[in-house]
Amino acid sequence: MDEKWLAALPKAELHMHLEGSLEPELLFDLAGRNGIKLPWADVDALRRAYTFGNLQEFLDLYYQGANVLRTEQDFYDLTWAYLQRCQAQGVVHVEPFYDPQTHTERGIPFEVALGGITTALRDGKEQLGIGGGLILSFLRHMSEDDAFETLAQALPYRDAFFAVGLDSSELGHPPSKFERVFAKARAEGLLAVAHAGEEGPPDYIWQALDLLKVNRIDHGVRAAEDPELIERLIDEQIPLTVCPLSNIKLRVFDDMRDHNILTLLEQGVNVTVNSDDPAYFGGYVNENFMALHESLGMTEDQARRLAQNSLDARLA
Ligand code: ES4
Ligand code: ZN
Repeated sequence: MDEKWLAALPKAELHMHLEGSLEPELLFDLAGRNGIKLPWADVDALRRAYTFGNLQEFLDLYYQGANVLRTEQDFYDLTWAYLQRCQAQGVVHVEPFYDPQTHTERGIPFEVALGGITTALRDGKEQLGIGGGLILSFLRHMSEDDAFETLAQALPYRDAFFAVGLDSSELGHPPSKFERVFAKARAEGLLAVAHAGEEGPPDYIWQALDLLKVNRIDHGVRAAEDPELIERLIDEQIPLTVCPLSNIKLRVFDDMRDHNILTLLEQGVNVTVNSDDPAYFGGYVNENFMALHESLGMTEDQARRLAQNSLDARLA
């Protein structure tokens, strides 16, 4: 597959965590700028730490990395660097997540992270022509009360978000835990998405649909274990934001050759390709497309359909 052809193919990215686009180089720069001592000797040592046995091992490093983000400028630089990658890869529309609690929990005011991110997204629209909107994602390992508190902090900035999401440690934290918070968010006119069926069982996908009333499922690859669920996803054309390199790095599948995204595509499920945490998982959207080509023989026609699905699944 020709990289120039792929970069010219217009696409939307619907599943990425801004904190997960913090490249080791920027992480070290920000640590220097903010006078933070890091436990890694250099960028290469940090990169070598990026091997994970499961989601939790990754999350531990991801939250540690996010600790270098302190000022509004830091959040601006993080978001701007991501948008420049998007421009280089033919990503014309982005709907990124960010986790306010990752920052408020360590004393960074809500407005600091949000201000830097929204200013960069505005500049991205004006200077790079990249459209989209921001998703406020709740950390599911934290309590329902914490999520309510985060939503209350966000509501004065209602227009900065178009949706709420749900991420972090999936097992043991089912969507049902956040049914009431999502109801409140939807009553405020926000749309909803949720990570479900990454490490969690198909039942978590049913819950995300029926209890949280999500417009899209993030990951969702374990839906393949439940034929009735697959039928529903096809009938209702509920988009799945699939993240192939993430799934391999976090051992959801042992090998890219075992990944089910093309099977789902051919069954008629509305699957899309996304990078999740590109700085940690080995690439941005186009590296994910390339991996599908190299390991699964994805054709140009399939790549075109996956890109079209991402444009069709836009919510912002
Ligand atoms: C995440 Cl890969 C993944 N899964 C769940 N929560 C997350 N937050 C950042 N990356
Ligand atoms: Zn994710």
